[in-house]
Amino acid sequence: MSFLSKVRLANPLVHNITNIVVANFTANGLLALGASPFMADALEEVADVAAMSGAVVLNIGTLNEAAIASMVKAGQAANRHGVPLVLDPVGAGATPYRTDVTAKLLGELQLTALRGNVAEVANVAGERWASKGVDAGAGEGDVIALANKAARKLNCVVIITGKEDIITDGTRTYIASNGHSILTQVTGTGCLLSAVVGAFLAVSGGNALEAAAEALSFYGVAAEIAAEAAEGQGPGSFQMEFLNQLSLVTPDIYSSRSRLQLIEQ
Ligand code: ATP
Ligand code: TZP
Ligand code: MG
Ligand code: MG
Repeated sequence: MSFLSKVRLANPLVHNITNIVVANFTANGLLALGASPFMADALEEVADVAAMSGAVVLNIGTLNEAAIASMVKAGQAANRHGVPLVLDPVGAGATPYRTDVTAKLLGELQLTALRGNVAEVANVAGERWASKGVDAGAGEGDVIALANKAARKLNCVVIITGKEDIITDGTRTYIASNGHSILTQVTGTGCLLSAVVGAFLAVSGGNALEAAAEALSFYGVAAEIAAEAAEGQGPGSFQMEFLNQLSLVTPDIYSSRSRLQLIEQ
């Protein structure tokens, strides 16, 4: 059975501590997919919420000290209870504060998956890559080698997104090439993707790399179909249609359109 089918059968609870820009879009995207979003960031309850969830997704998009303390507590509870843990290090490398917070979280928590743009993952891997705020800038380098380096360093699945997405555990690497450039015109499509990865990890049965790879490919297929349906219209129509497709893409539609490749290394 596909991981997509498992998500829709299990309707996993996904605990998000995320930024103020994308919270609503993330919750709606998870609902459309067939998961159950729970946004909770109060220090008093995050350990309880993490422990009862199928996955925990941390996102540093709009940081403050209270959120950081809650992320550490939620992440530690996830680690204690064997709950998959995802980090989206939004803007790591863009300011020293974001870089430091990312390093602190990585020092205290064992991730199941890290998902970021190339600049963010380069920062985590100890390499340099241009960034512009929360967006990756133009840069040069071997993106697959970068992903591998980060995965080995963190001992988790690392996902670098862009025109093509790289998903690796440091040993085996997938390239997911579905998607559409209009995704870059809607804020939060990266953040929602990190939450969708969480939903797939919740049903991975310990097979995190394959579940994450399918999540990336599924997301790209939904975007492609949404872009076709909203062709000639703007990003607002695309955003709405994308939410529709997250719920309408079936496992059959997914497998007929998916371009997911396990590469030789
Ligand atoms: P950034 O802030 O740099 O945009 P992000 O956190 O929004 O980063 P993205 O890399 O934009 O994350 O990834 C979000 C989604 O958009 C992924 O599904 C990715 O495949 C897709 N995507 C990003 N850029 C392109 C592109 N140029 N063409 C097609 N799909 C893209
Ligand atoms: N500013 C701080 S967080 C955020 C913005 C615009 C959202 C970033 O979302 P994404 O998914 O990385 O585009
Ligand atoms: Mg983007
Ligand atoms: Mg992002």
